[in-house]
Formats: sequence, structure tokens, C-alpha cells
Amino acid sequence: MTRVRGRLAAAAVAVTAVLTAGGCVPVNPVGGGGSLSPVESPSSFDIPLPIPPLAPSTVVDGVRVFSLEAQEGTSEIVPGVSTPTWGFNGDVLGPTLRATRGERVAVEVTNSIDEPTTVHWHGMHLPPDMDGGPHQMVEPGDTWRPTWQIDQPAATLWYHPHPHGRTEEHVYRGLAGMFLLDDDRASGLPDDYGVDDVPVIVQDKRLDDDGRLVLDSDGNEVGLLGSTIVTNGVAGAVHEVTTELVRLRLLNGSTARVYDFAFEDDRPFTHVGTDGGLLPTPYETDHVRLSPGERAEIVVSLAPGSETMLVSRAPDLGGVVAPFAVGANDEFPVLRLSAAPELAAAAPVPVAFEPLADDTVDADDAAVTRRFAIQDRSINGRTMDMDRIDETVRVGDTEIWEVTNLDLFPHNWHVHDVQFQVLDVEGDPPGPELGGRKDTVYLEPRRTYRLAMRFEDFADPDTPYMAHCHLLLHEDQGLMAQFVVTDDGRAGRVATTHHDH
Ligand SMILES: [Cu+2]
Repeated sequence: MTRVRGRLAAAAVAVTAVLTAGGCVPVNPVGGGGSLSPVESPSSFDIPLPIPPLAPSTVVDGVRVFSLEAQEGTSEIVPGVSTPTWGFNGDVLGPTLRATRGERVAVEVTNSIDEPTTVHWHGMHLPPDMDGGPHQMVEPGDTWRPTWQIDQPAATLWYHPHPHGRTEEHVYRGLAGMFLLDDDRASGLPDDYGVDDVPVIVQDKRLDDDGRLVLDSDGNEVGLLGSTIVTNGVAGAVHEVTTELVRLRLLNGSTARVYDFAFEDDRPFTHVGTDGGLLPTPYETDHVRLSPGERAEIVVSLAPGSETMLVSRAPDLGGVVAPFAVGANDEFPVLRLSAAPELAAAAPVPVAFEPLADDTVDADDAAVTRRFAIQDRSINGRTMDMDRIDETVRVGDTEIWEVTNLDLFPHNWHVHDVQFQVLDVEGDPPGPELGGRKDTVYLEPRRTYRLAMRFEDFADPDTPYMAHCHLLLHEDQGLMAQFVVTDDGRAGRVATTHHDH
């Protein structure tokens, strides 16, 4: 496909997508609004929400060792329909890895699918050769064993493939899982995994008449917007709530779709955590927008015997030229919550958490400001080159990155290795939902986001980290830059490894 450049051309593409989307069946599953939506919702939400198992581990010489095997399988995304999928240690998605700050971990990553892949630890602070980006390829039949020390606050991170040009399809087929980090700060939040502390991986899929996954963007500028919404791998799920408060760890694991999570009755909930950990000050809200790759930890209260529906409202995507085409009008149910007649008591959500030194970045320390102008699939006029290092950072520096979406359709921005602080959005202070540690941020059209981040360690002039749009089609098409962290400000030659034991 020939890429069309320039914002007017991009707008034309988006409008074309609107016109060609006419064949979709409009439904209005949330009720009320009457908006057209290409999402087809299940008639009932009765499938028990699958809880990804906690990955077993063994501690060997002080290292907690996990195993992940990427494999092909078959799963029932829609009840009664058999769909070929990919998963880690199973048919779809993967187990939840869990480790505590200070621990040293290792993961034996075996590739049993028939093409090269990688596993990237999204949100993790770690050396670049352990990062699982496109330079750490794992060939079919091979095993890669990254190891690092967990050195960051408790957070909801995740893992997924990152092979250059193939990430969208690998994630879409089902390769993704959560990586939860704990620390010794007492949060007072619900923490019984799978009971009142529930991982919710939200993705959208498209199935053909034979139940096979279809990865077809229909020429949509942002990528695939699926018609079937799934939570932890299934459509139409219900979670049985047994406690007064339930904590949901929401992950947008979709390739392109932006969600605006809310409850059908607009009940308030408490937003307690962002991508990289707990918000210094939790706040009450009735919705939270998540673009691909972003996470939110929320706590919601249910009355005994009651139920509610987690939904996605039409997301405010900013000044996009063709809202319909990019999912901005889509509203649909996501996950039903059903409370038992009697609920176990829960402590109230704290009004503040004990501050940690790494909760914030002191932007006054910033030594360098870099600008990243995103247009179509380019950053500062360049698309991804595996052999080119785009930015060279000095270890120990705090930097400000100014990221601008010059297009009239959605992008977002993900930086490997670090968590950043959003200083301002088009000069204005960010909303409370951006008040915590972030590794991915949605970029509204024609706005500049100033991000502060500190590169503490892991100097390696030859092995780059990635910074990129996390709309996976865009990433695959080259909306990605490479940066190295160095001792002396001098980049080396890019090292790519193909792991074979
Ligand atoms: Cu993008």
C-alpha cells in the first residue's frame, strides 16, 4: 500500500473510510443514545470472566524464574464458536506474571509458533537487551532468557510481542498477558487476585463466518476496529462480585480502538492507578479513557444483590476529522458485574497513598528537550529504520519530550524503559487521569504533550529502546524511533540478536 502523506490527504483517507464503512450493521447496545456503532454485542453476559492464572515460578539462586511458551491453539471467543488463536502457555492470552520490587526475575521465553517473535515487558524499567523489542528476536523453536531486577513501584504492567512489522497481528491473535508488580507500600486496596482484584484485558476482534479471526482494517487510518468486544479472551462475560469494593485492573490490549470506560448507570468510581503505579491522589470520576497499551486501576462499589455493566461510552478523541471512522461514536457493553446477596466488608479507598520518591519527576532538573512531531507514519519526517539510532540520551539525565500529533486522527505515544510525567497538554495542566506515572499517553490531534522522564541507568550505546505510537498498525508501518542511553552521549552500532540456544 502506498502511504499518502500530509494532513489533507490523511483526512481524505479517513473520510473514505467513513463512506466505505456503510456495510456495517448498526446496533445500539448500550441503549438510549441512538448512535450508530459497528460493534455487535452479545445478547447476554453470562460467561464467567476467565481469570488468567498466576504464572508459577521457581526461585533459583535468588532469581524468580518464569516460563512462557508462545503457541498456537483454539479458543471460544464467542460461545460455541471455535477460533484459532495464539497464546502463552495456553490457547489465548497468557498467565499473569507477578513479582515484588527488589526481586531479580528471569523469564524463559520459548517460541513455538512458526515465525519469529519477541516478548516485550511493557512499562518495565530494565536494560535494553532484556526489553524484548524488535532487536531481541526469538526464532521458532528457540528460547530467550532475559533477566533483570524489579526496580519500580507496584503497577499493572503487561507483556506482548514486538517484532517489527508483525506486532499488530501477533497481539491480535492473542499473545498478551499481565505482569503485576508489588511493593511494600500498604495501599489498603482490594488485593485478592481474581476475586476483588481483577485483571480485565479488553480487546476488540472481528470473526468471519467460520469463526476465524480477521485482521482487516478496511482501509481505516487507525487500524482494525473490531466488532466483537472481548474481556480476558471471551465476549459476553460476567464477574461475580463477592466484596463491597472491587478493583479492576483495566488494560486496553486492542490494536487501535480507544475506550472510554464507564458504568451503564454512570455510577462514580475511584481511579487509583495509571500505567506505572498508584496515583498519588486517587480521585472520583465516572469515566476513564484508555488508548491502546494504557492501563487504569479503578475501584467500584456494588450494593448486595445488585448488578451493573462496565461499558465503553463514545470516547472523546479530540479534534478528529472523521469521528465515526475512528470509533469515536461507538458505545457498547464490556463486562457485567453481578454482586452476591451478601458481600464481604471492604476498607474504604484511601484518600492518598504514601508518596514514593519515584512518583514524580522533577522537571526543573531537565537537561535536554527533544521534540517529536508525528505526522502520518513519520516522526520528525522519518519512519523506523532498524539500523538508525534516532536519539542519544545521557544516563542520569532528566529530559522533557514534546510530542505533537500533527494529524487529524488518533495516535498515542509509548516510551520504553521509563515512566514519564505529563507536564502539560497544549500548555494546560493535565487532568487528574494523567496525574500519575505513565508510559503511554493518547495524543489528541493538533496538541503538544510535554512529558518529563529520567533515564537512571542501563547505559548501552549499541542496543536501542523504542518510542512509538501504540496503535499497532501505525507502529508496524514505521511510526517508531530508536533511542540509546549512553555514558558519554555517543551512540554505537545497533546490535540485533536472534536467540538460539
Ligand atoms: Cu499512531
